[in-house]
Amino acid sequence: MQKLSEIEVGKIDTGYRPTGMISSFGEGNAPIYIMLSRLIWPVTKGEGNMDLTAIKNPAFLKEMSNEELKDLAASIRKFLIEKLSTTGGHLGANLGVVELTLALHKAYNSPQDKFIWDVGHQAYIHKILTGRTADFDTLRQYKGMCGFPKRIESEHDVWETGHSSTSLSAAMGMAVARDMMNEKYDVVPVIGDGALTGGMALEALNNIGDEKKNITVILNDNEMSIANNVGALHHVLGRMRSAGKYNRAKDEMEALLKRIPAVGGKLATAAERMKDSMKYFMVPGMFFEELGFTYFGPVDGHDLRDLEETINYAKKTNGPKIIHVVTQKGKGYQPAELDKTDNWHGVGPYKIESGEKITSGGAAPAWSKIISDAVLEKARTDKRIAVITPAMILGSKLDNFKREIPDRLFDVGIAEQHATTMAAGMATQGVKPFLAIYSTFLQRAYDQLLHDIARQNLNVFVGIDRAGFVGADGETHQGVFDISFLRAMPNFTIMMPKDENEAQHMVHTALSYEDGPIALRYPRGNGLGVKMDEETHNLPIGSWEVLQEGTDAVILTFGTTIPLAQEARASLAEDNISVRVVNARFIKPMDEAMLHEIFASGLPVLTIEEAVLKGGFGSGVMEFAEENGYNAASVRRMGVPDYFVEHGSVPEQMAEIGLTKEGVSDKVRQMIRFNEQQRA
Ligand SMILES: Cc1ncc(C[n+]2csc(CCOP(=O)(O)OP(=O)(O)O)c2C)c(N)n1
Repeated sequence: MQKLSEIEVGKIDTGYRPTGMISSFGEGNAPIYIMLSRLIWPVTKGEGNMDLTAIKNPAFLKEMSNEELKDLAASIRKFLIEKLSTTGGHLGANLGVVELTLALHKAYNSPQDKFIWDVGHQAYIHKILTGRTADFDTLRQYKGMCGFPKRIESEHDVWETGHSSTSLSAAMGMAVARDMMNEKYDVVPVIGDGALTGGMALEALNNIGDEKKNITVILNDNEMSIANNVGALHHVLGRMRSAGKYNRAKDEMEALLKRIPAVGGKLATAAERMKDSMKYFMVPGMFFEELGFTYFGPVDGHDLRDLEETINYAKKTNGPKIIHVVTQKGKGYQPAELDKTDNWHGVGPYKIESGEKITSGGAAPAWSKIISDAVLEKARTDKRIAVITPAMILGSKLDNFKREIPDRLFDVGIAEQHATTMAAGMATQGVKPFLAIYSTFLQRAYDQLLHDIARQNLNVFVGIDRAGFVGADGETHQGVFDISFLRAMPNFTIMMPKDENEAQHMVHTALSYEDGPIALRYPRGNGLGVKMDEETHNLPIGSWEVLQEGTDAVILTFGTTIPLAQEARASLAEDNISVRVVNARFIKPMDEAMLHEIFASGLPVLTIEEAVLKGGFGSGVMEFAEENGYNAASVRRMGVPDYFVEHGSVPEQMAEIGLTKEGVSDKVRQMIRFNEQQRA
């Protein structure tokens, strides 16, 4: 790994030169030196070189001067930029909260006081300050440090996250528990402006403000969700930001307004109204004030002194309060500061000097792009097609759609429940919604899928992105539950393609299907690079495809695990074991004609799925056997057992649960032996 200290700053070519600034500095190396040192990282001798591995807990912060804290902030930025350039991780959000995290840990006493990091992707500095610097070598790697807060990692991680907008509800729960048990500590949720758009956060604000619980909400407003934030609330925050700082002046303001002389009758009412509107105009946080919170801010989230002063002032106020902190995502690393897309939200390895990504991805397009392009292609001619995304335009590769047909693309913010019911509403009026949601976030919308879409049997096309293992994001993000929860819902059709060509036919099928909801699962990562048919067509609903014939056993599988089954088949063939491999592309409904034929043959049946076994596809096959009087004991299932699989690479996660060529081959051998014993 290249060390920042080894780089001669005067010679750095960042590849990013804001021309306006350079010209204002004139020519030569020295001016560029100044610009880089200010924008990228402090390079002045003695700055940014603290040994972070020496930190065991945050107590030392109490004694630090402002200058020392600045040096520490610089050291942390330098460390993160260096370290993440090899491990990858959530760079942008963390660079934005360096000073904020220092100020919080200085002002409060963790773990007695409880920090709750919403989403949790921005907790790296918290991890450094709580003694985990050395573990960054294994960040998000198999058996290494988790990329999110993790209770078993540290007593300072009091709440685990990954999904957004849970922090305020958790804070309310802790505050209630604290008060019930007559304990004294502060509860401090840190929530981003993106996460604040999530329904849960708004439900919690509503409740906390009413219950008047002593909770200090830190609103980390960087104007970005993964990319630019959206929504009316975003505009409300924008007005607060531009209104200027407002801390303790509110009481003075009210006193001032009260001094406006009283007048009688209608004039008095008009004067009252005027006072109110003046108050709204002059008090930036009135939105939160009206909800029962005391508002502080907006505070410059990179000004340690301002942060410290405001937090200490807020600590003196009882009841619910909100400190509005304005930060910059990617602060201190110019490529990240300048890029307003999702590029620096979650990163893989990159070159520090240029910000250029070191990609290892395949040449084929990403699955999300394959699907969104296929939907766009259909939407060009079918004006009834519209797309809904809960804050994932870039992740779901819907940017092309947005560019080409912006009036039929709806980004609703981090609001999966709303997105799902909105799709249902559109479908009632003849629109064909494509609802693109990551499998893991679709969990949020269980009831909306069931109550609003499935029950009303509405023609909604659900694109289930990141289906299967997701790798480094780990257990909070695995897309392994959707089959089990969707399969239980009447009316739902569920499909998963074996390759991108089949995927485009599935998109065609879904958008021409008019018999109820239909879901298409597709994994994280890239397609296989197969040849695409010129024309797309309907696939018969519930039809499977025999990929390879065999006479000793049958493997039923779909999507990502088809190549695995085929590899196992090839290795078994070396021992003269002949296996039939079936592409069970419709998970629901299943190909019943083929299942009758398979069970009637008496061959052992192995199901493989990159999804939980409980209630999964294999369970469906066993249910079929049981319901039709076949021997369910001839079925064996491979998939995700009954525990949460942690972070690592996808191959490591697959290996952990036995989904390897050897694992599958062994299972088939065992099954054949068992079947022969049964017959004997
Ligand atoms: C329920 C849910 N939906 C979507 C996501 C994906 N996601 C992760 S971070 C993020 C943006 C969060 O924005 P914000 O809270 O402002 O934090 P920032 O990254 O800007 O610091 C989103 C949409 C998620 N984690 N959880």
